[in-house]
Amino acid sequence: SDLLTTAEYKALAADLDLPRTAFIDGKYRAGHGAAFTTFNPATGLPLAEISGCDATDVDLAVSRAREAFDQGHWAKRAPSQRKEVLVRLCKLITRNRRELAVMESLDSGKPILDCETIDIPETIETLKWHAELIDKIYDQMAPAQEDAIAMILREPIGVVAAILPWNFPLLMMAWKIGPALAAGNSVIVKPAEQTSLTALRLAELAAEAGLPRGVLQVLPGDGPTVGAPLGLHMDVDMVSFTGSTETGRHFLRYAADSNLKKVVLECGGKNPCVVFDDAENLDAVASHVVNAAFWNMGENCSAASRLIVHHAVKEPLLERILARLRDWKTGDPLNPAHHLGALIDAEHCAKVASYLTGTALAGGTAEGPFVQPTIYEISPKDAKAIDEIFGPILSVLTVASNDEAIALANDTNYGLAASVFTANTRNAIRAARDIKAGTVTVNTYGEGSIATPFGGYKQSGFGGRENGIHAHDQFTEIKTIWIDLTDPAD
Ligand code: TXE
Repeated sequence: SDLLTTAEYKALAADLDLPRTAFIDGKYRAGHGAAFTTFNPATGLPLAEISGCDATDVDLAVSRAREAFDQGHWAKRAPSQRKEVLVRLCKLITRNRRELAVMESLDSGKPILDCETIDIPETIETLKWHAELIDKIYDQMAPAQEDAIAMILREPIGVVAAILPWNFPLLMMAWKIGPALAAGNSVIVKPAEQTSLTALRLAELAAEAGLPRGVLQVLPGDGPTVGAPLGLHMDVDMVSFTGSTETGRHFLRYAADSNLKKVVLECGGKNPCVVFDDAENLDAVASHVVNAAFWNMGENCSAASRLIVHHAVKEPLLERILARLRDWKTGDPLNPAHHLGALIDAEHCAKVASYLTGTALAGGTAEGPFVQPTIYEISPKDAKAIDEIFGPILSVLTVASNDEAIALANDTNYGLAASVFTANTRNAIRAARDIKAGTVTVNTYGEGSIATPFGGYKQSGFGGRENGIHAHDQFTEIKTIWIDLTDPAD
């Protein structure tokens, strides 16, 4: 692999030129809001002072986004030309990938290993996939009588606000701006206040790639000061949000109280990993469970936080999970040997630590922002089995039958992702159909690929799907054009 050493990453980190202001109308400029500090979660030390935005900056950015959209230098360009610019952006990200990986790790506490091997490569893949899609999709014709033509066209929505979480800052930005920009929209990004740096740098790279000014702007600041005015703005046509279910509800209210803007929400999860009595290859199952539960410190909306296991296989599976966990080291995010880095901030650490109660099968301890991967055996009524903890804590629930496992898997307000492990095809398909979740994987764990739609049932999501061609639906309106062909002479 071409990973660097810890010392080399630290040298890069010391040399980084960090962005410190908003990116509006094609350039960095200071916002009118209060300055705020972005911290390194691993050390607790300040990384940069960022000039925050407020409602004045939101108004300015929205008017620039609207102007850019109406002028059509982006929205009305040939799809193949939009593709070219976005592919150029991918090349620039590739060229600057180390800098972005280190910046992401410093600002979010994510392990550099993940930033280098997952976040940055998948950011590039996502942008490229949507760029490559846009000049290959066709509009439709509806059935109509001989004397009419009925066209069904997709058009960009207009001005889109993308509200981002802190757990995958760059990748979630790509999930939103990839399809939104490819379709021709103008996008205003509000990064999470904990992690503004890579979003700002990406906007700068997009401008360098040739994206016209006003088409991609980034407004750092917190939820009430920047997120709310975007959600309530009369000239924002759509909000695409990833974050907590509670904040998601705010955006539905903002839309109701303003212009009925379209709202797509990707919210939390309490995702089950179901292991039937006929699951094969428990070594592989253990490896998937550990990865699903502890990847990104469990700060992952699709993390498997509930292992629902048939009692017949529980003991041998737990034994293998505990053995696997020994390879998962927690510590300095810039050390590429570490699989778990630091949790995002003190408030979140306190929340996660409040669940470290009872006798743990593994872990159970926190040292500052570093929480060991932790496993508890609990009953379904325990808060650990109900709440989205968003930390490296896996709850094990034992069941006596496969039906009981499915019932328990569905016993949650969430429905984002799930997995089933079984050697029996019929059981696998039945379970996959019966589990109420947007993605169900069989004999593996994951979110599918960039080509497969991702989003939640129940309180995990609202209004659409990310990824795949379905993301294109999210960022476009459908227009019918009906053309009458009757001859006036008839
Ligand atoms: O998320 P918020 P927080 C879950 C996870 C976590 C919890 C809290 O369980 O522990 O949410 O995290 C903006 N008006 N997820 O508080 O608040 C905010 O600035 C407008 C799941 O960090 O939902 C940020 O940009 N905007 C998740 C974004 O909303 C507001 C990822 C998300 O922040 C706002 C993150 C307001 N009133 C957390 N309040 C996932 N689905 O992956 C906040 N924001």
